[in-house]
Amino acid sequence: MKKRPTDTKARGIHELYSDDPEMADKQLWDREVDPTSRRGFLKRSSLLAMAAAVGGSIPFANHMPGGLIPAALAQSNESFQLKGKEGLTVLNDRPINAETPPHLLDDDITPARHMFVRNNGIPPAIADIDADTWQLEIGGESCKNPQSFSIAELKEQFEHHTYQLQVECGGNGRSEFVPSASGNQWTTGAVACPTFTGVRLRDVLEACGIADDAVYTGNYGADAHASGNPDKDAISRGVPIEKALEDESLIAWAMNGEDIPYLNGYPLRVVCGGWPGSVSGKWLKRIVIRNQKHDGTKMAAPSYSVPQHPVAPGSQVPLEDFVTIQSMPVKSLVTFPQSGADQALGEAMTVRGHAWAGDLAVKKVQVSIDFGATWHDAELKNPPNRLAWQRWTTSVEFPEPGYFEVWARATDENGLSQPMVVPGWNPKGYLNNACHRIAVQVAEEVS
Ligand SMILES: Nc1nc2c(c(=O)[nH]1)N[C@H]1C(S)=C(S)[C@@H](COP(=O)(O)O)O[C@H]1N2
Ligand SMILES: [Mo]
Repeated sequence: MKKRPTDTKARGIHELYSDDPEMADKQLWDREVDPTSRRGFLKRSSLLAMAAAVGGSIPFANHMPGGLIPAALAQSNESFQLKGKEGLTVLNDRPINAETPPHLLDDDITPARHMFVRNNGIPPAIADIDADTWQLEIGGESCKNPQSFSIAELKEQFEHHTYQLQVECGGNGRSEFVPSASGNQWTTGAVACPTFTGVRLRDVLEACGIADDAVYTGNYGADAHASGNPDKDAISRGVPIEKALEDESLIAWAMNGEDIPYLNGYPLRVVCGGWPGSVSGKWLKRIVIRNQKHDGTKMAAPSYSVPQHPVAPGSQVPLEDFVTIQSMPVKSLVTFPQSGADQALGEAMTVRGHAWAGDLAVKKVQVSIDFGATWHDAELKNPPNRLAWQRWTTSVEFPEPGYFEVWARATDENGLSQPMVVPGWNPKGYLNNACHRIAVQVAEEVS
């Protein structure tokens, strides 16, 4: 067994999860805290907990098959709970993928517990991660002086930078495509905007010598391919060298001033904001500087690629007609109130959310309460730094009682707006930036 980390922060991570690598499941799922979750019932449930959850004693409990989820709970929307990620909706548990309901993204800076999780493979066991001995290698055919750094060396040798960066999965919104696209059925919650602290990718790559023929980077992480095949990577993506050399491209060891959460890539990850999240490699072990477009796992079409010309929904698209997604399109979310809100007639309702536009800034956010017939401008803040999302706020009043929807639409600095309906069908279901909307019930009086 590997040496236990000694610094307090790292110990925090190891305490949150089990130290016993054989209990991989226990490391991730929050059963102790919430034995009444559906996951809890599947795995182990105490009679008392079950009785409490269904709201009464269970006279025939001794006939209940082990692991049965009581029907009273089986149909509930309650999601399986991931440790440190309470409230997220788990879409898949092998590999783990979990998204954040819009109202839990209301904070200006996304708290760690509300950052979505998108795993392509099997993360390294927590017990095997030692931030003190973790090494990051820099190499590749266009690297002049390949080197290896411990996290302490990165911290000592390079200037530290903190940026708030939006990370959105390329497949966020996939669930709305018709015909449906295979893959995680993300609704709106595969996006987050925490702060990241680390060193500039540029500073580290330059220290290792970027050859004149360098065109791309590639990231390798410590996670394993879902098949368990040690010769395969779960994912290995990268960015054109120009994106890697931007001020905001980081090799980060902290998120919101703390260790990066285990599921978000502890102890080290790349963050390139504004691009599909897949370029922001987690559990980062190695970066290569390439003299050609990186050819790692999930770099080639159709992964993270869309047809270069619009195609009819359901079309077969030849691989050579795909292009790799770069900057993500303009988008916004309504994060307050939660959809389904009750509102008293005659009272103004505060509505707010965030807007972002890949590499660009957002210029305008508009809101409609009449299904898009009329729009008014929301107040829009500047981002705290480039590649952070922008807070928008407004106040709406409803003319009469009844069912209303609040729609929000953002426009980027080039004048491109979000579409009202799901845009550009593509085989893998990427880049759905359709407007988000919430339901509001307006009544004379709200109890
Ligand atoms: N090593 C590694 N890095 C990874 C992934 C992964 O599975 N393994 N998933 C990528 C994808 S597809 C996305 S959208 C982001 C999600 O980051 P998060 O899980 O921290 O939210 O991480 C990216 N980096
Ligand atoms: Mo992703």
